[in-house]
Amino acid sequence: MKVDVVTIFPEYLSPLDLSLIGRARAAGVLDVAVHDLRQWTHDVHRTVDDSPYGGGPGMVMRPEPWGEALDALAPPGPDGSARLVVPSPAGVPFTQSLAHELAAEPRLIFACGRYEGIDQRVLDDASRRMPVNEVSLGDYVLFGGEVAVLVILEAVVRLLPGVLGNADSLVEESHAEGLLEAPVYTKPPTWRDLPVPEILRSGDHGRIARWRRDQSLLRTARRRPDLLAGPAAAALDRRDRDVLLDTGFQISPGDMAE
Ligand code: JD8
Repeated sequence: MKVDVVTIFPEYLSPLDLSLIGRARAAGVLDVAVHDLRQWTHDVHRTVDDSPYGGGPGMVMRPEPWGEALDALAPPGPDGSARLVVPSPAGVPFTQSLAHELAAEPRLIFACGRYEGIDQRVLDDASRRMPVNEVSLGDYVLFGGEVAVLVILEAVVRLLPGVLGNADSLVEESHAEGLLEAPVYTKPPTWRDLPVPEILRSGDHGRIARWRRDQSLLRTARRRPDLLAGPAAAALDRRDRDVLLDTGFQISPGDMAE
């Protein structure tokens, strides 16, 4: 996968040199280039922002440097394999399924906005020649798109073949199945008078799997009941529903599988 990141704070992306993403780059699984937007400015002050049309607080990122940057990184024409990803509080929620979608792409370009955001015409112009995803990490406000790109890239890169040691762990993990993780434990068997649940030391893998599923169901019902509505509910078997009903969690009839 080829990744380009455009930002006015390139040093914000230095964590991409570390750990598993750094190793994936060294192994050639991933090719990441970080670009300073100001290289596509031409005035002595290397200006990237200007006052908003219609008034209002703050400044807006100028279209011209972005236009030149995207022309350079994704020249109009046959190649067209790139997908533009723009973090924004006004974007669609970033999810594990979108992470899988992006992980299937040969080429991603990330545009990191700052100030009040990027002039909308930059995205409108780019969408004339490449798919554009405006995505949000969640309902809270950041200073800019850089940290969102770090989050999105981590979620995407760990799905690439050859990045995670045992790809099996991808199967069982949270959100892969739409349920939250069960609690995890390691040695010592008792810590500060807190014991590890006996069942986990029983060696009875059938009962352990059931215990973990029940914990996932109960946690999900308590913390993310939204995840148990709609299609996820249809994936629940009779035993699952009994576990939830015992806790008083109501599964709406409409969500019940036939
Ligand atoms: C990109 C500029 C700051 C946002 C005025 C504060 C994502 N989940 C998320 N929250 N915030 C962002 C995000 C914030 C950004 C930019 C993403 C570019 N800002 C702006 C509008 C209000 N300031 C985000 N993904």
